[in-house]
Amino acid sequence: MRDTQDWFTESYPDNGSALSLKIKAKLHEEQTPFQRIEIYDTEWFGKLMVIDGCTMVSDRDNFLYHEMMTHPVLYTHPAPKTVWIIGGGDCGSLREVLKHPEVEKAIQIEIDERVTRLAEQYFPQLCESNGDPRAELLFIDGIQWVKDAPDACVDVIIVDSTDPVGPAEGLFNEAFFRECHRCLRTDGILVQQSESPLFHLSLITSMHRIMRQAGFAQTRTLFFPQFIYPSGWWSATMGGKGELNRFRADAAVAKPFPTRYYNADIHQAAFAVPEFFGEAL
Ligand code: AG3
Repeated sequence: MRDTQDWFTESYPDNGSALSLKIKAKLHEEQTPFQRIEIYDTEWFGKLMVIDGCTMVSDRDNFLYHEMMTHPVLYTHPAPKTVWIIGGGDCGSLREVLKHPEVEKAIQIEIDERVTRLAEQYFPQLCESNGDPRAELLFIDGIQWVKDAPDACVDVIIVDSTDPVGPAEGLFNEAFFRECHRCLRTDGILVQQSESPLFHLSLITSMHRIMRQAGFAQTRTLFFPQFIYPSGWWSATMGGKGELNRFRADAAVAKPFPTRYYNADIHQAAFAVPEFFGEAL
């Protein structure tokens, strides 16, 4: 093909495959103290943020990920008042969390301030709730934040990180889960992006195992599509201090805000366990 240089490609060497998006222009590139960030304008997916060569956010499909990282956990917890978002520097998860009127405080703890500054510039819709008086944006190491926090002080922890390599590696181990468990109040829930069920099955099953070792009483994975991520099929894994099977379906049906993917039926369907996954657990 004539125009191969007009495509952004993320290759998955372990999985013999790749994703390409046709681009109109590269808008920005910088090396921060933590990682390399690139911003593209694509032909059909709108703006695209890439970190260390990995797709993070596109205008067209980020609603799937951000809605599923937030609304299922917030409609599972009986009364989510305080929420931490570890990572999530593009502010898309924060925006969804703040749609819940019962949330009184949402703190985003992002290690790399440049992710948020570039999101403000190139993805202003994701940052539209940053001025909400309930929102607090911190630019510090989430692992240290959780270590320093007091016992039983938060209802929901959302880990919206990059892949488990580089700065995010320490967010996928027992020591981190143990600290999160300690910081959560009774009924507290941790939810963490957990990669592709098709490509990273052993990562997800080990997350279940180590969340339980860290003290979580129940663990569950939910599934959703995300075209720009490896395999196009993604997951988030929850650890509950208590019961995770208590979906507040009436509240979700009567949700006081619009969504584009999430609703009460999607919530229930997202937790259905595929055969191969159940066998691997
Ligand atoms: N966090 C999950 C990104 C993982 C993508 N992996 C990849 N492309 N290899 C996204 C942050 C959105 N707030």
